[in-house]
Amino acid sequence: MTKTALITGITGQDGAYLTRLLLGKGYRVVGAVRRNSVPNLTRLEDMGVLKDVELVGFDLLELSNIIHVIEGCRPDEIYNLAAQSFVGASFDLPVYTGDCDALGVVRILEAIRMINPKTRFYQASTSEMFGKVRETPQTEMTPFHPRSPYGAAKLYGHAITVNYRESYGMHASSGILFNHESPLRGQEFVTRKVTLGLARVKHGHAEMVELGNLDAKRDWGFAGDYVEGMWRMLQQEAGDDYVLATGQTHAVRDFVQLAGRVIGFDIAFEGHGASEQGIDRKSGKTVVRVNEKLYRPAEVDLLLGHAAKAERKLGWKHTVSFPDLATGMAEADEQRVRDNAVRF
Ligand code: NAP
Ligand code: G4F
Repeated sequence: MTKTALITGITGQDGAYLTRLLLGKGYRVVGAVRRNSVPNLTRLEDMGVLKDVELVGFDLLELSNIIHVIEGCRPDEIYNLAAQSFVGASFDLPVYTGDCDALGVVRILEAIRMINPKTRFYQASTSEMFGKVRETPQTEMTPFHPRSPYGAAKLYGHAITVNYRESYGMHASSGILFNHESPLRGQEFVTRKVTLGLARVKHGHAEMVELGNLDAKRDWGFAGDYVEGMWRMLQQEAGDDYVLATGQTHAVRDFVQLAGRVIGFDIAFEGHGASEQGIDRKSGKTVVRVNEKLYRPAEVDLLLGHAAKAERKLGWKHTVSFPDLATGMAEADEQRVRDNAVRF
C-alpha cells in the first residue's frame, strides 16, 4: 500500500532532498507550506519534484491548523523539518524561535496523539544542543549545553519528543544532526554565504565577503546523505535518538580556502581576530574581511559528531567528503552567478 508522508518545512533545504528521496520510494508526499505573499517553491522546482507533491497550508504556531492538516492527509509518517533554523537570528527573535522550534513540536505531537498515535514522527534535532561541548566527539549520551535561543528551543523539542515516546509509546525519533549543507543551502548560513559571496567577487558583483568567527569548527556533511538517515529512523521497529555526523571537523577558515580555490582564488589569511583578512595571493586583493558585528553573543566553538549508533543500527554512513561538499557548492554558485541565475 502507498505510504503517505507529511513533510513540514518542505520548502527548505532538507525538505527538497527528503521529498526527492520519498517520491523515489513510491510515497505520496504532502508538503506543509506556510503562507508567504509570494510562494517560496524554488528549491522544489530546482529539484524537479514540485509537480509530484500535494501542498497544504501549515504553520507551526497554530494548533488548530496542525490538527486540520493531519486529519486531512492522514499520514503514516511525519517529518518535522519546519523551524526558525538560523542560529544568528534566534538571538534577535528568541520568543518567536521558542514558539516555532519548541512549542511547535509539542503542538504536532499533541495533534498526532489525538488523531492517530500510530503515526511515526521524526523531529529535526540538532548538534547545536551540545553547544559548549562537554566531551568530544559528541554522541547520543553527551550532555547538552545550548548556547543560543535556537539551541535551547531545539532542546525542548528533543526532550518532548523523547517524552511522548516514553509516555505514550509513540514511534517518535529525534535525529541529532550535525551541520549539513548543499547547493540548496540558505544564503545566510556560512558555507553558502562563502560560496555565493566569493563567486560574486570573482565576477565583479561584490568587493569582498564579510564574515564573523573564522575559528568556529563544524562537522559538515551533505544534506542528501542526512535525509536518508531520517527515513531510516522511521523504518525501525521503535523510535529512538540518533546522531548523524561525518566524524570530521573543520574551521570556517578551511571552508573559505577550499571553496576559494574552486572559484579561482588562492586565499591566505593574515592578522588575528577582528583584523584578520583573507587575501588572494594571485591578485593581492582582500576578498574576505572579518566584521565583529557578525560575532554571536555566545558561540559554539567546536562540533564533532560520532555516528556509530546510526551506522550500527540504521546502516547509515555519510558518502560525501568535506572537500567534495565544498567543491560542489562552489561550482554550483560560480555557475549561477556566471549565468545570472541565483534564484534562492
Ligand atoms: P531551512 O532550509 O531553513 O528550512 C526551514 C523550513 O521551515 C522552511 O521550509 C521554512 O519555510 C519552514 N518554516 C519556518 N518557520 C515556519 C513556521 N512558523 N511554520 C511552518 N513552516 C516554517 O532548514 P533546513 O536546513 O532544511 O533544516 C531542516 C530542519 O533541520 C530545521 O528544523 C533545522 O533547524 C534542522 N537542522 C538543520 C541542520 C542543518 O545543518 N541544515 C542541522 C540540524 C538540524 P519558508 O520556506 O517559508 O521559510
Ligand atoms: O552556518 P552557520 O550559521 O550554522 P550553525 O550556527 O552551525 O547552525 C546550523 O547548523 C546547526 C547544526 O549544528 C543547525 F541546527 C542550524 O539550524 C543551522 O543549520 O554558522 C556556522 C559557524 C558559526 O560558528 C558561525 O559563528 O560559522 C560561523 N560564522 C562565521 N561567519 C558565520 C559567519 N555564520 C554565518 N551564518 N554567517 C557568517 O558570516
